[in-house]
Amino acid sequence: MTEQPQDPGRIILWGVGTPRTLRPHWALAELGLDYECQPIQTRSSAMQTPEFTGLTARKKIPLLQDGAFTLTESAAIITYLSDAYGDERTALLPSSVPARAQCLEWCFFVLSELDSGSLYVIRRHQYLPQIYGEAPEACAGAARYFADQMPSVERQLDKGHPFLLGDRLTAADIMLTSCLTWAVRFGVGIPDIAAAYAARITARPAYAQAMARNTIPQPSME
Ligand SMILES: N[C@@H](CCC(=O)N[C@@H](CS)C(=O)NCC(=O)O)C(=O)O
Repeated sequence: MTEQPQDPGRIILWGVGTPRTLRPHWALAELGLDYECQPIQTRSSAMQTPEFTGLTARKKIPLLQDGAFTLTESAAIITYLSDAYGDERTALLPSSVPARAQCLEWCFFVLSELDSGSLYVIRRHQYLPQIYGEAPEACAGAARYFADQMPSVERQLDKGHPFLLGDRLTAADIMLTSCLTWAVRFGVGIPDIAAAYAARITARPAYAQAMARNTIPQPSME
């Protein structure tokens, strides 16, 4: 990062309603930042407006605007927010080079193996068959693949730290917890030690704040 954000009052987060959108809402809450939310939902007409597509040709949420700076990809957004606004007390990534690399290793592992390689396969082929086609075998294989990844999570949690990487919350906790709770919602089992960890991490006030902001707005009854 070469440029520093110019106007911290102008953080806008696009997207609500999914485990991916939860992650930056959660990071913003942990960092104690004020922001505006554009509560657009995946596969809604709001994703197709010129206002949104002008910001990203990927047409994906979450998307962060910080003044003139625009960023997609949940893990990149969390990293950016921590680098730009975290201090010694609130930063979500460690400052030492090896510890930061380890944190990013977990973020990339979660994003590629647990999210895209497992849970999103189930999301697509079990819950969105009208778009992506039904594929029960692929979904069963994805659930098995998720289970196959769990020993590495168990081994890390078995070290007995309160958080995944030690004694404070990092981006890796946000990424991992979002996938553990997502797996449980899909009926994909998680190890007991991971369930206890997720229960501990989701008890944080910032998680509750993020869940509230990540909620899909209900139409007014008036
Ligand atoms: N790897 C991306 C995934 C983003 C993503 O696929 N978001 C979904 C919602 S959870 C989306 O915008 N889907 C719209 C579409 O595929 O049309 C991240 O973690 O931010």
